[in-house]
Amino acid sequence: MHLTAASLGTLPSSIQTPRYDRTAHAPGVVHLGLGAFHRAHQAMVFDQLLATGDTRWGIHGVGMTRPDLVNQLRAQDGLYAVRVADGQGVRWQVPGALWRMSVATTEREAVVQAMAATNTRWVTLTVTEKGYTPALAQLLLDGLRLRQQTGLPGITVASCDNLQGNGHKLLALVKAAATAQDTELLRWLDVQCAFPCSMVDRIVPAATPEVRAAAQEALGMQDHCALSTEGFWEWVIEDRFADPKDAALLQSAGVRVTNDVHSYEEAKLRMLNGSHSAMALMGAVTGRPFIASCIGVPHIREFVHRLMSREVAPHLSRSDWADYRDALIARFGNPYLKHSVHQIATDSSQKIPQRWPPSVLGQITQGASFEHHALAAAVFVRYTLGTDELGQTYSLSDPQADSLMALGSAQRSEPETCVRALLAREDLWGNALPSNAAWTARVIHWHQQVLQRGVDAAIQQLLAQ
Ligand code: CS2
Repeated sequence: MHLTAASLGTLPSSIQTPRYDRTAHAPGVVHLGLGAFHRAHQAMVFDQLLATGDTRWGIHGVGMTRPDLVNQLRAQDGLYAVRVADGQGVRWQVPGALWRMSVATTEREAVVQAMAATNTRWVTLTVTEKGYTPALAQLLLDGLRLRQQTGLPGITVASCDNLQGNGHKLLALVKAAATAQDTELLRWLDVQCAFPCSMVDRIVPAATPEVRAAAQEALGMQDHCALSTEGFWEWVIEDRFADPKDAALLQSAGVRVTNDVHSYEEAKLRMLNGSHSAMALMGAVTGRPFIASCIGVPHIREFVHRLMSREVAPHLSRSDWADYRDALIARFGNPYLKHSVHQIATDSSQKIPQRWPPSVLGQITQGASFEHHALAAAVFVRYTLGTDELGQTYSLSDPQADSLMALGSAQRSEPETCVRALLAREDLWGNALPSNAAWTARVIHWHQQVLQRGVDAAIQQLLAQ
């Protein structure tokens, strides 16, 4: 037996399940990007709203790249179990908000129709950093154009990816895809639609066989789509909605609605995601498989603590950063999460620009040290070799994998040339850092240490300074 609408009633009573009707209404939300994050974050917020009797939060989920996942979810009627586990306890929940599913590549027309459906009020996106392409903009624009031509009201289009000012970026991308004939549509977009910025946070590793086995044990049936996450979640969204009444509704479900998303975004991207990328690359190069295995090493923990306190925090507008830092370190250590370092190192070329350079530039402006970021950057260069310190090979999963590996390949024989070539890339470091001689010199220094003595010894040397 496996998890479906029909078998839902036979689950153990300890498992929280949807008690509302999942078939009587059309979805009100079209979500692009059906990865683990959305299913264990926003889908659970919308599940809470549905549980109050508000039937407008069912989701039409769109898989951008993975028809296999959509097929599995369809076979389970959009149902899947989530293990919520940390020091506070362990519980399982089956959220019920995912009502319909499509695949963007093969069912594009269904997605356009869904965006232009009468009941649709929101489009949300978690398509990852590299997903912000002209093709995405065209898909959105086609859906919005059909809506406008049909005379339907505007909607809220909320980017929920780890990009600073994500709502502004999405709106600019969509507008850039418009043609000269779209003047009326652009006016309608500005007046009737809303593109709020938002910061979303919950650590949700990609599903693993181990979690599926735990689900089978807890559910007493198979669940091919089971996920594991932590208790903590946060969604901070700009108070900018097509329907202003949504603000109070979201707040009632625990979402923070504010006009100051910026300070939350920058703190999250630089503290959480910035440390994540540093640890992921260190773990990949030293052969430590999970974030919890990295933060469990005293010198890596100390490195992360100092990176956040000394180089990130001074440039944040969030004043409670010390509590935030301590909470993050505790979250990184969650033993249930098994968050793979190679998963987080995926797409590093798209992630680093938001996560590291703003802090380095802040330190440079203040004449302060950026040693921790320089070491992290050196480990990134070392990572492009595709072999860890134990001699195990791994592949880089990154749209820039080929060019990164080509630039980094000769680093053992010509270390300085390779570091310079990788640091020269403005797509990674922005336009100020590549010409900063002090930054380049320190990354070259740490890279030498990493090659000669290994990542752990280099970290220890830095901590002793
Ligand atoms: C991670 C994020 O994979 C990554 O790049 O840093 O997915 C991180 O787990 C989430 O942003 C946490 O909210």
